[in-house]
Amino acid sequence: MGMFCFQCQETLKNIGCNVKKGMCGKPSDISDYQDLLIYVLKGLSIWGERARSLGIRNKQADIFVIEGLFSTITNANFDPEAITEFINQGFSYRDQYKELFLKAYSEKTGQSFDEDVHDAATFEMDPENYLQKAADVGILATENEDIRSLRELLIYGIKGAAAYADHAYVLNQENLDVTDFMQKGLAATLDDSLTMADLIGLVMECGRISVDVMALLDRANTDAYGIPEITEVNTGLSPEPGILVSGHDLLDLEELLKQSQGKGIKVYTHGEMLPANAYPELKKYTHLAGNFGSAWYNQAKEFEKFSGPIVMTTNCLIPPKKSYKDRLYTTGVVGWPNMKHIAKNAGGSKDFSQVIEQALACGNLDEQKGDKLTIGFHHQTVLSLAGPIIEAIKGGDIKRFVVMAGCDGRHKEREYFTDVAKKLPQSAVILTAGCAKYRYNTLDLGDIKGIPRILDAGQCNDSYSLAVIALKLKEAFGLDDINDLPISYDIAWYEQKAVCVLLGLLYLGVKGIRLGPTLPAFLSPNVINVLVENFDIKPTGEAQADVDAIMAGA
Ligand code: SF4
Ligand code: SF3
Repeated sequence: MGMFCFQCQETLKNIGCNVKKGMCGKPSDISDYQDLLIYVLKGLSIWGERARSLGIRNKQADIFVIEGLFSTITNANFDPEAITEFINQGFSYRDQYKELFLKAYSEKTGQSFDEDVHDAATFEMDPENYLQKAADVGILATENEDIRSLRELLIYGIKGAAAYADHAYVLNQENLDVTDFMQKGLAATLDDSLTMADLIGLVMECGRISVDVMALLDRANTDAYGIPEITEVNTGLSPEPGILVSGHDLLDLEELLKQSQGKGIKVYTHGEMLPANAYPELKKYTHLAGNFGSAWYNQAKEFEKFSGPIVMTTNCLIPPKKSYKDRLYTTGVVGWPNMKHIAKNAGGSKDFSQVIEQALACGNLDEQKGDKLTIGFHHQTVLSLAGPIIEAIKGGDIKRFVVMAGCDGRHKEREYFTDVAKKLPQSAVILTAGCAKYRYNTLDLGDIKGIPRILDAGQCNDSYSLAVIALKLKEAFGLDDINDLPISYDIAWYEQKAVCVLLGLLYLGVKGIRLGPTLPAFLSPNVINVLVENFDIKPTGEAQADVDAIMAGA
């Protein structure tokens, strides 16, 4: 059996990538290695769960699970050496957890442990057999399509949560509930006694964890870098040497800013790094000069036009072109075969000196005129405008908020989101977060009595800000149900972080979400029915018809 992957929105024919290479460029062997890594993480989680039930934890193993999950997210790591190294380490941490548990068990009970455990928790293997084993433990190993669907929905929600937990962890914030749920959920996907109802319960629990992890990351970001401020970001290039930073990791950007200051270099953000320009503790670096480019899938043409070095701190990386490959650096869980990778040094920090040297060697960038993007609508910033917003709602100037958060992607159908933004009447305000915004954030939609018609809360994880704004409005209007607010949800999804955000919204009780441009291939018809019946989820339709329905509150 070859690869099978259906974790993202661009999966082949909206069924599954099952040929030699996924639509994202992920080769079959990487897909298989990632399946095996997930299997090893499930085995590790079985022992982790048992050990913690006896009050023991292996912190390094717990962090490893988070990083391992993050490395399998779409468009993060394409390097077979990196993924096999993750598998090797996974065996080692799995066995550490096993030993810890066995020792504690015999100390506690006076007996040795002799229950049967799942193959994932015990199998041993030489690396040359990894691919063979992967073929037996991938997604299709679960035959019942509804159970498979719920297991994968749970795993993808957990993967998204892992990405956010990792960002929070590097900024010294953790939530053990979140850490422990990841392993509980992973181990549960091997338990054949669990019914659909049990798995739906776990998926909803994942929604709670999603909200918690986004709250954790919100705290981590604002503690480290302050409350985002409404900021106008320049999208042009100055004629000095420059470095472009993409992905979601604010700490990487901060380290690079510190190391490059005073060297005659400008630093620009790209893609999901745009929101960094609004944080006081990052914008204080005057050489943080703006944002260049748009969403991840445009990187081939945008990186080609940027003549300095580029750092990918997280997904989304696409297969690099020769024209800029020697200027591209990966760091964190991102990987591409034989690409320059900046790892943490023994002290836990990263040395970006080779990037800085290359920026100076590349020389001045070609000057480019740009526009201005207005960003920084974090929930605390928006709530400082609560008075005028509430007045505008009461006076009928704002009739509806439309949450258009999520991801952007290659599919032409995503023009739908541009069309919706254009067709929404002057009395509608768009709340956005994530790279989905690049479909409409350059449109001049004007303002409503000084309140911009696009409020950009930040990265995909900052969708949390949009939920907080909704909850605060509910409070201000004395409503019992979040669904009584004049807010509609028109969400664009692409990868697993969007799954995490979606589960978070469902956990908060949001109903009637439109999801597009396609419904996830990993949702079986029965699972879709459950989501429709309980949450009134619907696929995006034709733009004008959806706008009419949204404005009518449907
Ligand atoms: Fe296909 Fe998406 Fe998986 Fe890539 S991540 S192999 S495009 S389903
Ligand atoms: Fe974008 Fe990859 Fe999801 Fe963080 S950068 S939202 S797709």
